[in-house]
Amino acid sequence: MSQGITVQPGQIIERILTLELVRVTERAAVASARLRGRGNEKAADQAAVDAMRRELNKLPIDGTVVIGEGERDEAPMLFIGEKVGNKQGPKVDIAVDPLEGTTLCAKDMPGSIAVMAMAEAGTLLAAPDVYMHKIAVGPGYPAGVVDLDASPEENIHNLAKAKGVKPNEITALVLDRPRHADLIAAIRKTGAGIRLISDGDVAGVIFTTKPAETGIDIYLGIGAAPEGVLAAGALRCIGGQMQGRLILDTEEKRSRALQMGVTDPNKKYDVTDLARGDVIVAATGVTDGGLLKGVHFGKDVITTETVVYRSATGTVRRIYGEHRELSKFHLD
Ligand code: VTB
Repeated sequence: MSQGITVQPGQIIERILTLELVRVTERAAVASARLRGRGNEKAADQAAVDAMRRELNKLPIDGTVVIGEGERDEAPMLFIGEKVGNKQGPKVDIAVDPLEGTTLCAKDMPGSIAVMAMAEAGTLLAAPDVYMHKIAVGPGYPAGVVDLDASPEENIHNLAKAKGVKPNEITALVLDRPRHADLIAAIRKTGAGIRLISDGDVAGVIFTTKPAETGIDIYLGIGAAPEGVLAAGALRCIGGQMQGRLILDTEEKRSRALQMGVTDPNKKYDVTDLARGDVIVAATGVTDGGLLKGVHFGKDVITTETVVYRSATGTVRRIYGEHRELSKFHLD
C-alpha cells in the first residue's frame, strides 16, 4: 500500500497552496511584463493587479487582503480589507504587491517583481502605506548584532566584527533617495561600501540572506512599510534578522495606523512581529534582476522564474515555468 503524504489536517491545503501562489504571481508578472518599457507605471501596475486578483479569487481560501493597493475608496481592486478566494478553504491573510518596482518595469530596468504573501489569519502586520525605518541582516549572526536604534557606524562595526571582517569588507544596500544622504555619509565613514538601488527593497532585504552570492551584508534605511512586511515573510523562512518602525509623523497617519490596530506608534517590530504565523511568500520576476529572471516572451512559449518561501519548513523553491498554453494569458 502506498504511504502517500502524511500531513496534519489543514496542512495539505498549505502544501498545495504553495504551488497555487506561484500561479498567482506568474500571471501578475506576465501581465505587467507586457507593459515593460512603455513608460506607463500605472498601466503596468493595473495589469498586475487585475491578473493577481483574478487568480487569487480562484484559490480555495477565505482570504482577507491586509496589505494591498490602498484604502477601499482609492483602490478599486485588492484594497485593504477586500475578501479574496472562493471561501472554500482556510482563513488567511493576504499581502500583495502585484508590481513591486513599478518604475523599474515602466523603464524596463532590472529588479521589478510580482510578489505576495499568504499567512494564517491575523498574523501579518496590517501596515498602513507609510514609510518604515528598516534594518536587516542575513542568518548566522548572534541575535541583536545590529539594531534599528544603534547608529549606522555602530551597526557596521558590530556586523563586521561578527562576520570576522573589517568594516571596509562590508557592503550595505540602501535606497537611492535624498532622505538617505546622512545615512550614506555615516556608512561611508566606516569604510563600508554601499550599493544604491533606485527601487525594490523587498528583494533588497532578501539579498542580505545570501551575502556570498549577492555581495550584500546589510540593508539599511527608509522604505515602504508594506514592502517591509513582505520581506519579513521571506526572512521568516530563510532566517536572518530584521527590525522595522513605522514612520507616523502626522496625526492623520497615526490615526490611520490606529484604525488598523497599531496602538504603539513607536513600536520596534522584529521579523516575527511583522509576520508571526506560518507564511508563504511567492515572487515572480517581471524584469530580469538579481533575485529572479524576468518574463521572456517567445513565439510559442512564455518563461517565468518564481521563488516561493514557506516558513513552516523553511523550504525555498525556485520554479522555472515554460508556459505553452498561451491562451491562459489572453485575459492578461
Ligand atoms: C521602496 C521601494 C519600492 O517604494 O519601498 C520605495 O523598495 C519607498 O518609497 O520599490 P519612495 O519611492 O517614496 O522612496 C518603492 O519604490 C515602490 O513601492
